[in-house]
Amino acid sequence: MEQALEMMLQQKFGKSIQDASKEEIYTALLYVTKEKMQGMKRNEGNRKLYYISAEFLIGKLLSNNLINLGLFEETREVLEKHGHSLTEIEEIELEPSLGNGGLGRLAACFLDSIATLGLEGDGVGLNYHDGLFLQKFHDNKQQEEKNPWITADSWLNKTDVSFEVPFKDFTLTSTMYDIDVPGYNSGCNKLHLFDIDTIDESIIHDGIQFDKEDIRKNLTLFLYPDDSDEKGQLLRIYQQYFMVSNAAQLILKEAEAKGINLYHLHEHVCIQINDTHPTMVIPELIRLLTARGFNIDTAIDVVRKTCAYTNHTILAEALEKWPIYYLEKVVPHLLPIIRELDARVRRDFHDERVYIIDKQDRVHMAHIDIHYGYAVNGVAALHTEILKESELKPFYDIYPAKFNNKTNGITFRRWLVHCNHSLAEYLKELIGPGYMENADELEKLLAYKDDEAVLGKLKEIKKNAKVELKNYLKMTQNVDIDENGVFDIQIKRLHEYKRQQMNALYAIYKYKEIKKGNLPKRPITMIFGAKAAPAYTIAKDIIHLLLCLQQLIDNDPQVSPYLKLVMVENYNVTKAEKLIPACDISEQISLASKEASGTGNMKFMLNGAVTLGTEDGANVEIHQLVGDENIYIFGEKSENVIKLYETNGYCSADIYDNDPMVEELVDFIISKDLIRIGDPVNLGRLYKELVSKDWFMTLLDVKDYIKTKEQMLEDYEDETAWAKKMLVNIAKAGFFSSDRTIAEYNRDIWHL
Ligand code: H2P
Repeated sequence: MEQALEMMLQQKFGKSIQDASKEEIYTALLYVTKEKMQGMKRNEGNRKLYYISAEFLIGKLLSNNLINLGLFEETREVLEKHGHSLTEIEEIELEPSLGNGGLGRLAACFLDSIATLGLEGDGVGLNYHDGLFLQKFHDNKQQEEKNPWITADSWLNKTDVSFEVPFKDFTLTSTMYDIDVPGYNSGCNKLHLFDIDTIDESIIHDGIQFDKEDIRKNLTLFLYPDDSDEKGQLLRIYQQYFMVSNAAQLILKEAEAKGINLYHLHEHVCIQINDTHPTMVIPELIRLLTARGFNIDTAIDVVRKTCAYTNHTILAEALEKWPIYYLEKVVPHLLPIIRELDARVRRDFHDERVYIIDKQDRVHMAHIDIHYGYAVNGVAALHTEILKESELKPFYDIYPAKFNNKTNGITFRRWLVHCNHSLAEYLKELIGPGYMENADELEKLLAYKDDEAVLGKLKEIKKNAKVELKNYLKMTQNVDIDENGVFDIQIKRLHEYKRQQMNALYAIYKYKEIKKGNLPKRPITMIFGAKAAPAYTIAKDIIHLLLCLQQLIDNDPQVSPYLKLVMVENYNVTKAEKLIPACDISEQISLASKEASGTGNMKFMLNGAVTLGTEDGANVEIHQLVGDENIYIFGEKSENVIKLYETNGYCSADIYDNDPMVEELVDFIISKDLIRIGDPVNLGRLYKELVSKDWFMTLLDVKDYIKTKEQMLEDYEDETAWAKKMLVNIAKAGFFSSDRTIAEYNRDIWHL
């Protein structure tokens, strides 16, 4: 590495490591790593997977790639020898914000594991120039700015692959960019990101506003452009079709190049449709096959044996339904096929709940996936059960064999080895390096459950991570936190069902307690990180409440020594990597039945945090693995929540009116203290939402939540007992390796 780096620095900048700047060292390292990846063998198999996804939240790639190439340690040492640190050098890299939350991060973890298991599987997505958006706080509110990440020297490799993508009124010519995805001790795959050459970032103004109709200039500017109006929704259809038409053309091109008889395409190709965004790949492939002479029956048959669908949520808003009229405006050539697919469903099943086109002339994308794919999976045991028993029950009754569960996972390369190097090294010392490839070996750690020295070392590693986070937050946001406090962290996309607002009510509770003189035994540091979708008003109001609380607490000398609330600006993968190792309490407090899985819960556990959560998503499986002793569960169970929805049995006003404690907490949102700091419109709207609607039942669980969190804080004071909980959580995290998840996908769905 030292030699390669020296040579690259000479070649690019005519400098030695001694004289090179950090930027130059980063650039040289980037190219050394890229060269190494180009020299790797490509994974190959009998059947190739194409994982199509609107999001790939890949994070910075330098360390991750070095780890997978087996060059991480060596590079660290070389840099240290010359007075640099890899962490510092990596600061130079810009993080691509090609994802929103768990969905996109899961796709990135999956790419890592697919490559690591030596499976031939490429990702296919779009090359959004400005990502989701960059979050800034101003006047205690979220502001959105563009988030450019593509620089002259980047991980992207421009290819000469290009396709013509036909829309109603014009055709676009694509360009394919590739990012190499090296497996850990294994071969390499690729992430293909499609783009057009005419994108024009100069049309962005006032934050992230732009002309939504100028498709040639705007198509790949942003992930999830605002779709609160018709133009925005049409743009999303343009994006989705552009993504899948390129994917379908690439798949056929590669198959033909391999000499595959397209009538046997399914034997050599498998397409994973990640959520409903890539659904149009089904009619598009049928269209392309019929254009190559297939009759429609055969085309449908081949496509049905090729495509599989993953459902990531039961929230109606995410199960896309496009008005036919929109599709007619953008992709009229797909409509005859979609109508034919619907006609076949109507012919075979006399149940309008499973039709593709509904009475309001909307196309249900998930219904296309379920009828015309060969597998449907949920992402955690509870989620899959809910799909089978309620949300998708009519489909499950028709196709029981298609439904299966694949509990999500995370790559330990990034979420342990990279983000918590000292913990990873210590584990290696204790139980050997085997866990890096076989995560189940983490269980060996249980042998040290009563070993004081080991428990002490785990505490020490946690403390060091807290100090690092403290320094990082000081440097990036100029906030001061106390490493001796309890670090209580909730980081995830902002959504009412994830209930950041319930955690805010806890902050209000604690604030009031401290004012009354009931002081906590040690400072409590509550950390939040979350972006709200630009058009999601209540989510932005919740951010406003959190920022106002942060200011209120900071300015109150009576409270601030004991309580701190920090909202991390522009939460992203890089920040998650700093926050997760430092966490004591992992907040996983969604309304039971609503969080399909969660993956942050797994990352926290792996890094020795203890979960405070509802019986929801993968929390259920974490609970089963670690046992009652090592997790804190509260709140209404999912069966009861589902019943409440079915019977309209929940009324937040009843709770508010009859429970003085709840009333006091909620009223604080519109108290003089907060209105003085914040905007009465935002705070008033949030208050009203909670007392008159509260669709995600915050008030139902808030008291149990506060009680459980108080218990947790008390238990934290028994340091040895707490360290044992940390140890058990780490030891039991092996199940959540994405290597396990991908092995299951391959065994049950992909058969690569
Ligand atoms: C979603 C679900 C999560 C799930 C993730 C990956 C859509 O992520 O809500 O429960 O873990 O997909 O399957 P997110 O909310 O973080 O955007």
